[in-house]
Amino acid sequence: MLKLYSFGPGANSLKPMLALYEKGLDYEQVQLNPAKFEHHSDWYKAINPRGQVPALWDDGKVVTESTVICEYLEDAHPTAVKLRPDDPFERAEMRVWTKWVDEYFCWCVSTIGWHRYVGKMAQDLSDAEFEEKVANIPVYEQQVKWRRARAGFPQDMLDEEMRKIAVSVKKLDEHLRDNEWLVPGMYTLADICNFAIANGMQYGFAELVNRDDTPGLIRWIEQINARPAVKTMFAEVQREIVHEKKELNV
Ligand SMILES: N[C@@H](CCC(=O)N[C@@H](CS)C(=O)NCC(=O)O)C(=O)O
Repeated sequence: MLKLYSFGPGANSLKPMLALYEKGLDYEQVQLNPAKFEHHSDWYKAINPRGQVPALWDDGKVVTESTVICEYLEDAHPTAVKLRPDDPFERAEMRVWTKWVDEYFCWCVSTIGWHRYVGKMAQDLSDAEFEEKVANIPVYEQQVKWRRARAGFPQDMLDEEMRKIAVSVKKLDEHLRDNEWLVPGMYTLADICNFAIANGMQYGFAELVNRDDTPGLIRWIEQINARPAVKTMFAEVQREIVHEKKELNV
């Protein structure tokens, strides 16, 4: 029995969701509400002591770290659909792309996301409420990020993160103009993990990700969105959010 704890189909949570759907694995969805700080609650920290999503529960064992979860699914739950090349060199190429998204691309996009959305959420709290929430955050660096979001990220930091985003989308686009997938010849975890961060940038970062400037990247985003497993996942998981919101009355 598999359970995925997530914030729904976006960012790091999207990586294992896409892998689960592509592989046709059954799992139970447990969606946490970030606006209610559910990921910092004691019950969830007993599952992931870092207080972050996603986390995969597999019959009593918990696997964290989105890309590690995807690789775990390949190893522990093989199906007819393989998302990792067998060839050692191609597998290494795949891991260079997943390492890059985890260590570089994800972080610059994340900071701008925090600046745009988390800052407002943090500013809406009173000082006392905010301190109470921060005290529950288990990772010191995340406490710092929440404080920065509330105070406002320094402009030079935002400028630097935007520069890195521009570098990232250019790198993806240049590769994808000449290649159908990130690892030539096969749809892999490299595509899934990078798509999880890049999808939606055609709206949120339209000045950087658009048909004129990044045609290769746009073609790849559209091609992944058109995959049957991806369409089914977005349709089903969105439905569950609506359903959950109704139940929670929010
Ligand atoms: N390296 C981790 C990062 C996980 C992460 O940053 N998750 C975000 C959501 S995309 C989160 O839980 N943010 C809430 C917080 O840190 O307070 C992974 O890839 O799973």
